[in-house]
Amino acid sequence: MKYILYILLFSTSAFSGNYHYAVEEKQFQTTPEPPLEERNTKNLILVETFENPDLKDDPQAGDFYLEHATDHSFQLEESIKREGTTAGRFEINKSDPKIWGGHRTEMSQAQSTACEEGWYGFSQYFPDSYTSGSTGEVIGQWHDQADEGEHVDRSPSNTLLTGDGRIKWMARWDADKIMDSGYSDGLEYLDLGPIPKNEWIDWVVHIKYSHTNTGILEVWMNGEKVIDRQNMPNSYNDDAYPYFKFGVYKWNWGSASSQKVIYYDEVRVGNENSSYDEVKPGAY
Ligand SMILES: [Ca+2]
Ligand SMILES: [Ca+2]
Ligand SMILES: [Ca+2]
Repeated sequence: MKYILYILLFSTSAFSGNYHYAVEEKQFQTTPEPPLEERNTKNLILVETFENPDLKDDPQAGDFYLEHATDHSFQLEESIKREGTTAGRFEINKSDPKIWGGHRTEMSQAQSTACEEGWYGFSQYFPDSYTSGSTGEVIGQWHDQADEGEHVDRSPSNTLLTGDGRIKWMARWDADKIMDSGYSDGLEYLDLGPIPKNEWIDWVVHIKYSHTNTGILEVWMNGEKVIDRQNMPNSYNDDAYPYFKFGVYKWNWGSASSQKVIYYDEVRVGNENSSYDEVKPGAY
């Protein structure tokens, strides 16, 4: 972008002495810096950096659709952010009205944009107050799209969970075209360690969906590859592919807490031609 700006300023400087001064000042301020490498964005489907101030009054102003119950469910946050000036603050309370049988504030990818293969980057922050007991929470899900005549209440095939103070990945798969509700051929929990508090966690997820042995599931946590499932089934036998949701969803509170707050920033969804570098959180 800086190159483009320079070219514009130089071209206008030929017509005005005032612009000439602006060019010299701009050059002086940025001369020591080499031109920045730009993030490739051509394979991105959805981006949410929470920098659009319109989100404050209209949480639907961005690329994702917010499922939420009240005004406190989603807010722009200025003091805790991964990049730029603002992040998204997601909150649920035990006293909130329920949505689809549970407490949730989740931003969702449009189902029509789901692809057979996708790259997902997002940054997530748990404050000190986030306590996770035995009942657990969904903090990221790749939600399947049921076929006609199939139950819609199946567990997501790929889910990021908190529970008992830890982060876990839950993978499910099934070969049946019409699945029995709640029963999958395969179920695997992958423990990703204790929930880091008061720090941003940068996630990159790559999924090539398959209910056969052609699936790929790769997950990086803060640049370290923590899941690598190649040529294994990782989803259900459906005509349409799963769509990504992030936020927090809780179906049963237990006694560990009555409120959950999580922050998100730097959310990007790319198609099958995308890459780690294209979706990874943080400045370029
Ligand atoms: Ca931001
Ligand atoms: Ca089955
Ligand atoms: Ca199906």
